[in-house]
Amino acid sequence: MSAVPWPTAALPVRSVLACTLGAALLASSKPGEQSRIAFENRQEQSGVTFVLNNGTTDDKPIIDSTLGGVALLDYDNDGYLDVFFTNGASVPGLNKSNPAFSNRLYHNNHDGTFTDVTERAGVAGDGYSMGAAAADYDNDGWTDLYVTGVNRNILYHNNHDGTFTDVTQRAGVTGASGGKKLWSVSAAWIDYDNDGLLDLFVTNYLDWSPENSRVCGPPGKRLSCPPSLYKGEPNILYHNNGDGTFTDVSTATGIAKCIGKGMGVAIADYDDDGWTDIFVANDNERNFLFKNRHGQGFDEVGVESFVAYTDDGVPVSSMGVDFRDWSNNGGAGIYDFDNDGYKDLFSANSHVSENADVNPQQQYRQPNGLFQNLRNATFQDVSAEAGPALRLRAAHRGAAFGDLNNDGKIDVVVSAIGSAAELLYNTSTGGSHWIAIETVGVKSNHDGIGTRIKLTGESGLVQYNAVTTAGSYASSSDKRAHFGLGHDFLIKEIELRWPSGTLQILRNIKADQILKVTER
Ligand SMILES: [Ca+2]
Ligand SMILES: [Ca+2]
Ligand SMILES: [Ca+2]
Ligand SMILES: [Ca+2]
Repeated sequence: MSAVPWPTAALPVRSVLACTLGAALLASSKPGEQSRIAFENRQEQSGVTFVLNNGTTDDKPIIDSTLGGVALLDYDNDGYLDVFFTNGASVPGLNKSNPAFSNRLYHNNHDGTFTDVTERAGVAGDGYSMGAAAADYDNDGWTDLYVTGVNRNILYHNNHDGTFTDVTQRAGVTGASGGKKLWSVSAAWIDYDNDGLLDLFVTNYLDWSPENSRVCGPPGKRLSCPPSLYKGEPNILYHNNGDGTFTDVSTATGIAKCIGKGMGVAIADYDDDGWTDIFVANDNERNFLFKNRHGQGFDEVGVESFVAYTDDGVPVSSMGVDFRDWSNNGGAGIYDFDNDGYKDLFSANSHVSENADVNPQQQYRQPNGLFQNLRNATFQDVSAEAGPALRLRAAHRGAAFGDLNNDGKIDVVVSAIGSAAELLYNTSTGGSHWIAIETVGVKSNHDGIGTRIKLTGESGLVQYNAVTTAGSYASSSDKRAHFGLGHDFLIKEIELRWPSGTLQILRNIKADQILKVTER
């Protein structure tokens, strides 16, 4: 049941890829005047040498397949996205016993190269990391960073000088519940009560520890055990108190009573009532949709609400989750890669099990997938025509989306176990127009997260988007809301509904720019 139930968010591939493939209906012919989506992997010349290291052992513990979140954030406010990678640790110690396990922050030098600033920034991390979520939680104008993990979550406060301070303990966001650290995978910054302060939602996966770790498959060729061998765990919601501390409100808001195996999380106001809702993708179990009760709490309405819509408002409720594809593991993003005004889909692919190839029908290393929106509610697999970068086989994991070189085309950064991360620059043709909207909240949270944007181009094409950094798998993407505009060089109207309730309308805006909009 269910699929792509979300206007702007990208969902974890275990559930969504299957759905998307089902929905793609693989159109047989190309439409006329379709632009070509293409990506170029510029990792080699970039200086980004990060290799995701899962520290796995012969027993292939389940943690070894689920890591690898990536964050795209502009930590130094120079207008260019920088790149943060989470990384694994030694097993069974679950500590970053050598630099090969370090999380890594790379500064974007604006010329296609990056500088590793991990040590200076103080973000090498601790424990077996999983994911990352970036946002400015204290409204000081500087992007902060939350890192999730199996045995350690970390909140980094941005010190405005290229360094961060670990404030996890003082802030009270350790990821522990009832004295036990839960295995966190993804996190999302969301102002669920619209008080202008970003709160923090953390997905927790399952009850694994080095002591209760199970083994599956034949000796020497162990496979990743199915999640059904472990008990699920509740998610956590932290309320931001505005003084640098947070309060765990998981029980008070009804979040804690839903036990699943949380992996990805996406936020959106799916029923358009002005209160942001939360979608959690559970592994091999039904997903959760937490409907926001006007900031007072949440009702889990997943079952009754799975009337799925694509980005463009096209109902796709007939699509079913097909667990054939549960073994695919990686991030996914729904973005308009060719700027034609219709959102496409990118999926980071791999099998979960390193030894999957014992079955000749399975492959551990897989190429990523790219599906072009044919503007008629179908998608076409265009991976084969998108350049050599889309044919590269690897154990792909996290994927984050954003415009690395500010050329108006959404780029993708993908981590991969045992091989160099990929910096996929978007080289799509077609010459279409675009706009990226950077919201600056005043009454609302400074990032403007949760702002709903309706854009009407001069041709009359209406599009919707919302400001968020959450989505994909364990990853954090460009907070700027991106719109492809096709042939429209002029935007008739941009309507912003801020989380504070402010309605703001801009008219006659030129395309092809990054537009900063301050709440007023
Ligand atoms: Ca930067
Ligand atoms: Ca901040
Ligand atoms: Ca709040
Ligand atoms: Ca770009």
